[in-house]
Amino acid sequence: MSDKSEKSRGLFGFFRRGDRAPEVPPEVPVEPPAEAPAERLEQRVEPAPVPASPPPPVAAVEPPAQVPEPPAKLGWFQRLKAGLAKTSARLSDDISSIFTKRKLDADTLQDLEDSLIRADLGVETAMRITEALSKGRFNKEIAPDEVRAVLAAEVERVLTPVAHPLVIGAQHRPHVILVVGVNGTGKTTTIGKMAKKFIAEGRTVTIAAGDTFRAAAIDQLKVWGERTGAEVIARSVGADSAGLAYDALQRARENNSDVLLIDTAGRLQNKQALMDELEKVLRVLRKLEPSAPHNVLLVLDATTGQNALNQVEVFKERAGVTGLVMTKLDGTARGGILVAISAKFGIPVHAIGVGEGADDLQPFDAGEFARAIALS
Ligand SMILES: Nc1nc2c(ncn2[C@@H]2O[C@H](COP(=O)(O)OP(=O)(O)OP(=O)(O)O)[C@@H](O)[C@H]2O)c(=O)[nH]1
Ligand SMILES: [Mg+2]
Repeated sequence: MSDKSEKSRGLFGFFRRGDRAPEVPPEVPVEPPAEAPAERLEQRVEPAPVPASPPPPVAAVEPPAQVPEPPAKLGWFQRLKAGLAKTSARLSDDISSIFTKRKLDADTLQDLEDSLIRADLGVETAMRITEALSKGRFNKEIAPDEVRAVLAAEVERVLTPVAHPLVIGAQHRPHVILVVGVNGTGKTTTIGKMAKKFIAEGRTVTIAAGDTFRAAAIDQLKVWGERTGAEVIARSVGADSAGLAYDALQRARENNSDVLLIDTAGRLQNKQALMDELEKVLRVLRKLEPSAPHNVLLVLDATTGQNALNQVEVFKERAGVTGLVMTKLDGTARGGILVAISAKFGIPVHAIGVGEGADDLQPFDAGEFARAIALS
């Protein structure tokens, strides 16, 4: 069972410069959990007017809530396994109760398929697993552990083609990464975590605080900027986010950044006006740099389950999503959704998050994920 340390992984699997890594700053406190999306959306339709006076002094900014640290720093695989424990325990219990002292026949296969579908793995993958299992074993007794091993192998087979590190090529400077997704999925936190990792690898980073709907979102990124040393380009609440993205790209060129990370406001995929606004950000960026953005990252919250499939579909269509990051795999029973998404869309999965701390975002590894979900 692998348990790779954080340092041995580099950022998303490239440009490892652990020897040059600066002191790790303390974990960044982040804002309290998101409110109900619908309510927040209402607030955003009518953003507060832009204040005519200069922004309030830093001291007036309400400090974000403290985030509790996990009790002990476990290795990455242990944290992934602990995070996926609810998903894997349910599957494992089902497998034990279906297959203990029972033959592998049409009934037990149907029960297994139902369990896999309940675990959000998707119908296609569930069928694939039961097919693989029945080969050569039909009407024979099978040990639950053998079922788990087949499950792990099939899940890995689905995930391997999508497990791609996020590669920052040398040909684009800055390399522009636009981060999109519905409300509260973890976009801003993911940007902070990525900024920290890029900087630890020796890159220069600029962050565009493109969620101009809420002061808290801007402050949240300023905190990450202070902790990581990334320059944060922000405007007042209510400013045009496409204009901000344009300015930030110009600034990232001036300050010679390797990477520009652009945050965006959370938007429900079925709200036309908000999706139009995202297209405007893309158009405006391309006026300045036709090849930008070089990555459009869709951040998905694992706890949303099946709705994530629709999010991928719409954001892929409207924003040209090039890769996925799945957060909140800690503590969810719905971790199997990543398998369903991968089987359906085949979009690269760059990284996964299992907590709020900077080290809780790691490159996605198909084998690790499959073992964490299937073997307990
Ligand atoms: N448990 C857990 N919480 C996370 C993870 N990633 C982010 N969060 C938390 O999720 C909440 C929302 O995160 P944000 O980064 O503000 O999400 P966002 O997508 O920027 O939200 P909006 O800008 O409001 O759309 C915060 O409380 C984060 O600390 C994760 O991997 N695990
Ligand atoms: Mg945000």
